[in-house]
Amino acid sequence: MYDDNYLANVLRQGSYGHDSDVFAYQVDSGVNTNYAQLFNQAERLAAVLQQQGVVSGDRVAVQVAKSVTTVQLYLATILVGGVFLPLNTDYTANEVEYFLCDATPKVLVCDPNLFDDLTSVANKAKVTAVLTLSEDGGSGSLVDLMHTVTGNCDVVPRQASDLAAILYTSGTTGRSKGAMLSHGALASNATTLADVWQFSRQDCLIHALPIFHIHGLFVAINITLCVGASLQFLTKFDPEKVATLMPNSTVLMGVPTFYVRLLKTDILNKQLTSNMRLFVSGSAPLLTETHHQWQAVTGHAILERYGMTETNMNTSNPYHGERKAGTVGLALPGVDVKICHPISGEELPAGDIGQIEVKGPNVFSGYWNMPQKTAAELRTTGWFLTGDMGVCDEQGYISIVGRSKDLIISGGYNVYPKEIEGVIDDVQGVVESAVIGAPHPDFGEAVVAVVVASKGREQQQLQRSIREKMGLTLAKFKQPKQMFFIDELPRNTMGKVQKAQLRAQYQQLFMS
Ligand code: MLC
Ligand code: AMP
Repeated sequence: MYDDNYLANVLRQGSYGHDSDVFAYQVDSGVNTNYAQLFNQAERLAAVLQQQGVVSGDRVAVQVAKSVTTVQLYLATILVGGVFLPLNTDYTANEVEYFLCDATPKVLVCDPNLFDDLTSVANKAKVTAVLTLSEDGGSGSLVDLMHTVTGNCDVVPRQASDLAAILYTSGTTGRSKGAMLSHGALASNATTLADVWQFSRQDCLIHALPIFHIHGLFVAINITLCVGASLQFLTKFDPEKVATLMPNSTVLMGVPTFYVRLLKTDILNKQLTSNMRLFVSGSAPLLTETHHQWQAVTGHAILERYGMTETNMNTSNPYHGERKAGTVGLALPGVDVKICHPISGEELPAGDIGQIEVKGPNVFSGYWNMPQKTAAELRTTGWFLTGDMGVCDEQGYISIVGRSKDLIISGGYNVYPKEIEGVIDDVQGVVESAVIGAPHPDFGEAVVAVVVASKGREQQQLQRSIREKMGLTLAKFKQPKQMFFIDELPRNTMGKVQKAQLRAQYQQLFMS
């Protein structure tokens, strides 16, 4: 056991004494990893990190494909008292540069194909070592070093308040913010969720989410680890494959797009899902219609829950009891949730719409290097202002009715318009732009750009220049699915761009 290391101890508890149990079955390669192998290799990777000079509090940045080795690297970082910093594999070198310069990690682990590009970026951020890990997790300099280390790592003692991870979340101003998550925040949420969702060693979770966000990494993997359950590990979401795994699995966690796409397969039915005991949805709104269709086809009511990078999970529909479609359920045990007037901050009664505020052991410790942002959003009383607008019914069920932040959620990924507008506006020949989210049948919302070109500028050529610039600077999921040119942006009397009017105008764009 890792008694002194708070989070590692919690994550080890469920499998302790059951080391031959399977942790992950890798669906693509057919390889099984049991708990002994998981932790033995994590300890050896921890020894590599120590050899590279990682000491407690050092950040370990990771932009690699999803593999069991990536999970072991996460555990290794925790064991040495480091701070795990996962990065979306879709981020361009340009985007990675910002994260490295802001978080100044000691080590960066990246894909071997990106080594040259990212080494020059890492040098700017004074990263001490750039190591590589291949797509299948089986080779690269990290693995080579692991084969040469002799002796064990020294597990570094950590308390509940010590940092375990930093995850970047997009910011309203266009600059991403690093949410600092403590050992205590991650451990408390994992044990609470395992308890309320009734996880046990007998569970087998279909894991098709990316592992650079809290949903796939902390919600799915931490819960699995803390009870010693197992995973059907897919490198990416494929509806047909996920459906065929259901007879040998018990739980699926996904974003709403998973459920929309699964419903489109013609193999889903009550018999195929009869071994499954729980379908969880989150990260974006699940349409009531999808909830009802799922129930009609499979007989299961999807359990919708609500969380954020800064807070892990806050609310959940009940495991036993009514799962109300269109709501994100009740506050989790130990988590306080209230609906407040967005300006006065006064708590509002049931039925009134206001900003959702959250307090509890799950809440983050602040934004990395951003004391002012932290003070603006995380009160000294411990209440965190989520920027989500919600309403609570008489029974305590919360519904999210909008966002006070100008945020687009596309297939579970967050996109802040300001960042995209900044990139477009920088292109020569652009006067200004407005980026909005339009309803999309697959992604929930899709990014749309409305651009004003300078007089006489040829639009097709300008569109090409904008796309080229975006290709170099923005991850694919952030790039607008459609771009329109108009003569001027609609403005109110104060001169503010009327995004609501644009959203209304493009409401049906993808829906016909
Ligand atoms: C991929 N693309 C996207 C996209 N994902 N575009 C917009 N939004 C997305 N989410 C791009 C691709 O690059 C491709 O571009 C085109 O869209 C079609 O891609 P696809 O093949 O359909 O996408 P796919 O690879 O199948 O991915 C879709 C997805 C994936 C929904 C399975 O995006 C996904 O796994 N999302 C989960 C995100 C997640 O884990 N969120 C949790 C955040 S934590 P082109 O140009 O090449 O065609 C959080 C807190 C909480 O929110 O509460 O959980
Ligand atoms: P992220 O910053 O990526 O962690 O995304 C967090 C945001 O996702 C929240 O602030 C919500 O706006 C949104 N979100 C998460 N779960 C749900 C849900 N079940 N329904 C609606 N929105 C959700």
